[in-house]
Amino acid sequence: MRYAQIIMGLKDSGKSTYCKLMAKYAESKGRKMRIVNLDPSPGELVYDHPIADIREVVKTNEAEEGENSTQSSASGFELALGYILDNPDWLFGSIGELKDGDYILFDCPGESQYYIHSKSMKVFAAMLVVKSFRTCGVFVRDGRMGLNGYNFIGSCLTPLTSYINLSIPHVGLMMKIDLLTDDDKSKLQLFINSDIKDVLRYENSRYKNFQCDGQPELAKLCSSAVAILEGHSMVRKKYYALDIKDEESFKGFLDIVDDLLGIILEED
Ligand SMILES: Nc1nc2c(ncn2[C@@H]2O[C@H](COP(=O)(O)OP(=O)(O)OP(=O)(O)O)[C@@H](O)[C@H]2O)c(=O)[nH]1
Ligand SMILES: [Mg+2]
Repeated sequence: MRYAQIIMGLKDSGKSTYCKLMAKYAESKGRKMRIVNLDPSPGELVYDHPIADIREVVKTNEAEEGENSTQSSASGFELALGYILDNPDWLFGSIGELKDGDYILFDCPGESQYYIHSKSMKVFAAMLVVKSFRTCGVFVRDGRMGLNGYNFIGSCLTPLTSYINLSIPHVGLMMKIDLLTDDDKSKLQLFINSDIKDVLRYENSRYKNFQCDGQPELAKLCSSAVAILEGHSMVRKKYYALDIKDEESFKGFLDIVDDLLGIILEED
């Protein structure tokens, strides 16, 4: 059996940094994880020596980067996935002979809209299963965006949609935790550990004594989101704040991912 994490999420959220540091942590524990770069955007890679780099075969138009970067990288994403689906030999040829225990981190571009509805991403995930990979999705977010309860609730919806689209287990990963104050770290951890209904209650109570434009509508929307999330508690409960400055934090996250991949083992 082989193992894979598909690292997805918003632009600049910390996906590539996670790949680099998780591979390094794993190595320090005698476990080998290799990285495949699926992001065709030009620029220096965060990590050294990916075993496959999509930029060797897919070029995005650098001139479009910057001013119109969303459009450019979105089409780059489809180009990258399209290339792999049409030429799986390129990917698996670059990876080399697959052996039991192989573990690969697939570092994806920062275009979350594709994870939640892209058919090619779904086919890619299924292709890994055919190659005997047990796969999970790691959905990365900047932890600083989760400090407001409404935002936190919203941020739980994207991995859920991706989970439904890709049909693989998912875990939500908050990065940039080292940039938070201790109070904000505690608050985020409280949100992660709490029942999602309590996060909504907490946020609603903050607005109880003053009027704020749009808040009642937002509260209503989040209440609907909470109802949806409660129906998929398996995804909702798997959120983790990774402090890259704390080795124990890597251990905690890897335990969760191991467990997710183990759940598939038990289901097998
Ligand atoms: N302090 C701190 N900086 C981080 C962390 N994660 C990422 N960064 C920084 O945030 C910036 C973006 O990180 P990347 O890892 O390139 O993010 P990404 O999601 O791969 O970005 P794209 O591939 O462009 O979508 C870089 O400057 C990183 O050094 C973190 O946990 N803590
Ligand atoms: Mg990246």
